[in-house]
Amino acid sequence: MMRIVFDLGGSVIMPKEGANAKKIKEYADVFKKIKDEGHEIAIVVGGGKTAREYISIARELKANNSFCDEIGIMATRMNAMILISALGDYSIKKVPTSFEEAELILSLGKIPVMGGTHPGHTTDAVSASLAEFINADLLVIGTNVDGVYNKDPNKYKDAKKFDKISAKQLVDLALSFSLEAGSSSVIDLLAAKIIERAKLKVVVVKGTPEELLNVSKGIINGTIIEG
Ligand code: U5P
Repeated sequence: MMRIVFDLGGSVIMPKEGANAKKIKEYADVFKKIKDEGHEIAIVVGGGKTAREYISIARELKANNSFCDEIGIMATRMNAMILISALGDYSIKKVPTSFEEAELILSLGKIPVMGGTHPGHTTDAVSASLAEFINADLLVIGTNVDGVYNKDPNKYKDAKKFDKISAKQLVDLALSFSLEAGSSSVIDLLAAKIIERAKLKVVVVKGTPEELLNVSKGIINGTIIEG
């Protein structure tokens, strides 16, 4: 039995094509299955397309980064509510806004599904903090690529994937990305720092339902981050 935190990137749950009930149900079914196998799980979801769209409009209207972050947080919470809808009795109809609340839901035997918390970071940092807070055995980061690369594989053909990477290397990598509202990097700097200090066991995989299920069975087609 493991206590696992899943960090579902927004682009995974809310892709460019928009939300899709069938896809969300596939994710919910996988999470139910993992829970039925005896694992304790908590989920953090990102903002995806909704966050990016709303943030870009607000930014055009001269909103500052902090306010744009608040808009992003709202979008992550809406995505959490969609997943909660699909989880039914496996979760409760409340998006936790703090780690204490998430832990409480977990202790009721339910799956907490949360989004963002405060401006200045992304849901990657939320998932790392939650994993630290609840002493998770594993943090699973599901993104739109199949692991951690030395540069963005969607932009650079010669990007190289790491099978294993140290938390320190991850921090150095995260330093090279910007932290603007709505920006998408491999992982945000704060998340990398928390992974380092908490010595979390982390895997980064492509965030498909199949790969998430694979991880719960110990099959990892991605990058392992070691503390
Ligand atoms: N965001 C925050 N704080 C959080 C989570 C998210 O400010 O705790 C904002 C950021 O602007 C982020 C956006 O880029 O919401 C969407 O979240 P994410 O999908 O990038 O994690």
